[in-house]
Amino acid sequence: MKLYFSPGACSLSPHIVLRELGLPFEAIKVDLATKKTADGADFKLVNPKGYVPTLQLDNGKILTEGPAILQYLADQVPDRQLAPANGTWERYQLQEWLNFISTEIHKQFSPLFNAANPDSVKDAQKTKLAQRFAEISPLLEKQDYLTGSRFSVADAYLFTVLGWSKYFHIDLNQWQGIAKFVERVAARPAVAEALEFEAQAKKIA
Ligand SMILES: N[C@@H](CCC(=O)N[C@@H](CS)C(=O)NCC(=O)O)C(=O)O
Repeated sequence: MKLYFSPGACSLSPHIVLRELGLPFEAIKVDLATKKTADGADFKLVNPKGYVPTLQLDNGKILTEGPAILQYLADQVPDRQLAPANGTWERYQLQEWLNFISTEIHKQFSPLFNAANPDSVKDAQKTKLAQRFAEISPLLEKQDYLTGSRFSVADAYLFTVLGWSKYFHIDLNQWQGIAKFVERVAARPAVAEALEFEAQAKKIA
């Protein structure tokens, strides 16, 4: 499998999951500004939408959209239980989290990355994010992970997007459940490996 990624982007979540599952993969760095891969190839030939994460299977099939990729990966190694079995109530609850993270957190961060947006827009986004963090923090004070006591792909995704807070002076210590969650996930060996790999990849032009 090939994972097309950009250091620190939302592609960190399937990267973490690949390592949690112990699946063999090749990480291919994408320059999101030029849409070129590290070897100079046109990334848009792989994913015409031009964004990461993008997963390429060994048979050449391409899968895009983070929540779909995360669930596909979890289903390759069901014994690791990073997603509940398909068709169960718990699986729909996982999908509820993935959709929430995607629409209410991930995509609410996006305007903050756009330098062309005025401060009023950015402040409004920060207010929305703060509201979401305040909503989920009490749950994460009561339980270790979003779906209970077990780490799931939704936790990899939430951890990834929470990591962007540092770029915008959002202090996660305002929400104790969230701050503890970030510490807990960061301490997982697979997460530390993924972060270190991406930090090194960032240094290479
Ligand atoms: N709907 C996509 C969005 C992915 C996305 O927003 N990727 C960002 C990085 S976090 C990206 O590659 N942006 C570059 C671009 O859109 O040109 C998903 O959920 O996977």
